Amino acid sequence: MKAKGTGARLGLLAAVFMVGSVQAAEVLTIDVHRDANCGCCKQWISHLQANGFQVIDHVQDDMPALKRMLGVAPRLASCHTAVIDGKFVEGHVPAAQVKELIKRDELLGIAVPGMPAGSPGMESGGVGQGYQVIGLTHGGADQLVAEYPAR
Ligand SMILES: [Cu+2]
Repeated sequence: MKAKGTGARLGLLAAVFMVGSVQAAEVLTIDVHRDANCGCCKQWISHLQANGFQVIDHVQDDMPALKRMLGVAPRLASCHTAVIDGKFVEGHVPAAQVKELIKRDELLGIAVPGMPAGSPGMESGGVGQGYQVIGLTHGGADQLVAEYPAR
């Protein structure tokens, strides 16, 4: 966000005070598309909100069609599909990588394929498995963005 002129700067300052001191000046808005009956999707939304995102929740009838439209490769598919800055966020991606995606213009989107236990929104019973956050480049190649647990 580039503030130009005094009015814009004052507006930005007001926004900073409204969201509090622990969060960044910019409120990140993300659109989340999910099936009506998806419980883990709602838990992932809570994870985003706890990390400072403003979530716009969309209940969709045809998730596969939406994934195709956004360019989510079938091998990367999970339950919900979010959109931020025109890029897709597929599945239970941690908030840290969603924030990183905004700066990665070479990526069409990122994904945590499947629904690995221990990923944000999938913390059932404290049992975790390792998982990867995969970026999809505009050229269609996979790129490792992060790995959990971190090595
Ligand atoms: Cu899920």
